[in-house]
Amino acid sequence: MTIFSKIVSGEIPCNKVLENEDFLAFHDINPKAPVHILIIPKIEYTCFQEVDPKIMVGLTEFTQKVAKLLGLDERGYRLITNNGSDGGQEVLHLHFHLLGGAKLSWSHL
Ligand code: IU
Repeated sequence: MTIFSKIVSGEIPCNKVLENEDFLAFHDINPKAPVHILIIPKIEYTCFQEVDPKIMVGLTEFTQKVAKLLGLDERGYRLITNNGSDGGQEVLHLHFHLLGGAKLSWSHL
């Protein structure tokens, strides 16, 4: 079980932004931008390469909702998923980084 599954189950606390039956959004503990949210499916897919594409519709709608809730929808934001070792993925539970609140450069990667 990954640390993110423990966050989903409530075993480990998080600074939650939004939740529904299938997805959870919470603040990254080590933010790389003024706003840095992690968006995860509650089901533990290892990475983007392993995800069931069918959940991506719901994940897209959920992500758009999170961006709007945080007032990022008009100014813009960056959405990233690190996939596997070369991608720099550290937590092996699919997550999307939603970054915003400033004009981002590539150095924010
Ligand atoms: P990565 O894409 O797997 O490298 O990103 C993992 C992110 O999870 C990283 O930005 C961490 O700061 C973040 N994180 C967290 O928010 N809470 C945790 O308990 C752990 C990692 I472990």
